[in-house]
Amino acid sequence: MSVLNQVDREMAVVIQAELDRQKSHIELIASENFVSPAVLEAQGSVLTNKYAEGYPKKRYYGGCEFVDQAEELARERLKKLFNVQFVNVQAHSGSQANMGAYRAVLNAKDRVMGLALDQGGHLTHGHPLNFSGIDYEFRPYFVSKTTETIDYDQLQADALEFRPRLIVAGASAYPRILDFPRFRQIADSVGALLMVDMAHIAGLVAAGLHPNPCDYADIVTSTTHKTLRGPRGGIVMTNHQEIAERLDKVVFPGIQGGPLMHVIAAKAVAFSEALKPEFKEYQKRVIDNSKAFADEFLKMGYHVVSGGTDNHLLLLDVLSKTGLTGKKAENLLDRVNITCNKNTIPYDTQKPFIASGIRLGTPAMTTRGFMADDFRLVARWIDKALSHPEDEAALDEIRQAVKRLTDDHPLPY
Ligand code: DSN
Repeated sequence: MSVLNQVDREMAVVIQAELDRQKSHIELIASENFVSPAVLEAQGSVLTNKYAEGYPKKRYYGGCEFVDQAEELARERLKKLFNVQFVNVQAHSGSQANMGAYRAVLNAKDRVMGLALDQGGHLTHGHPLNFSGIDYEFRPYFVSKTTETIDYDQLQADALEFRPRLIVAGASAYPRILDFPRFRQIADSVGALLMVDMAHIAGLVAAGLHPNPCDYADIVTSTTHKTLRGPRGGIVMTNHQEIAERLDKVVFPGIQGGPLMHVIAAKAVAFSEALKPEFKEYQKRVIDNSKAFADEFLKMGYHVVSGGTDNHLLLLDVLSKTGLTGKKAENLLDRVNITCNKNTIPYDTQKPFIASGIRLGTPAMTTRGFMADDFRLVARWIDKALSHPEDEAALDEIRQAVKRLTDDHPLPY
């Protein structure tokens, strides 16, 4: 930071302000985390200077002997982490990983099924304005109105009628275990392939706390920066050699140019961290904390979507309990230094930009050492803020309490 401070004070100030924000706020965005100083160092390394189109030992540039080693480390560690045979670590993002996976197994306009975006799915699972919804013919599947969990029977019936080429399992706001054997059986029953986008749960899978989709799916994608706690980026995995060969060609030269070698090095560091026993302990705490968090809201009479959580996140219906929309709740919590995002709940009556709920995740603050009792306390503060939106004294009290708790759990940078 000191060099940057000298050569570009304006940007140094911005970065310092963001660091201060991260230190002083309770971060509950379920898709965010805090990387280790080692991951940060690798990502900020001289590998950013290198062009390396191609793959290890098959590059279009000279001088790739060390970046080859970096990519090989990333690949081998990733294979070990998820017990999978073929991997591609070059996808710049989760969206690129999904584009690569689709192109490796689909033709333009093929039929695909994915979880409805407003029920926990993802933009790249068929939103009409996203490349996925433009390039392929998607049909959404849904959660049951009563259980608020995926309605596998309806998915089966709809798949028999729609006859998709691919079924996508995976979500960005789904608090329950995904039933991969059931997805596999439904896909097989209609001759479809199965893809799992495990971006949200990859860390839990790596720790053996969620079933491993690589055991069931034809192709698996993920980001590396959520529960997996690595740098911002994407990965794709498969146990089928044929798909792997197509995938590598699709990622480069199909949809990307030079790989981000500094990010690939940071991915390798994160994978090595995820292979350690401490990572399993961390993920156990992520889930315990999430369950305690949900339990506290249930005790206070909130509707927690699906009645609780099995993973790192919960969906809280704030409108029914407090009369505030998700948007208002997000803004109000911002004012007390608690960061989260508004989120639709299943069969929401509000538009996505307003929403009835908020999504709350435990990965980031668990990295900072929060335990179940801390999350129970935060649940009480959230309720207090949402119940007293105009009470400046109450909001100030919460701000002070947030400061004390975040000061007690510093970031290592
Ligand atoms: N934007 C991510 C999330 O917040 O879940 C998904 O890509």
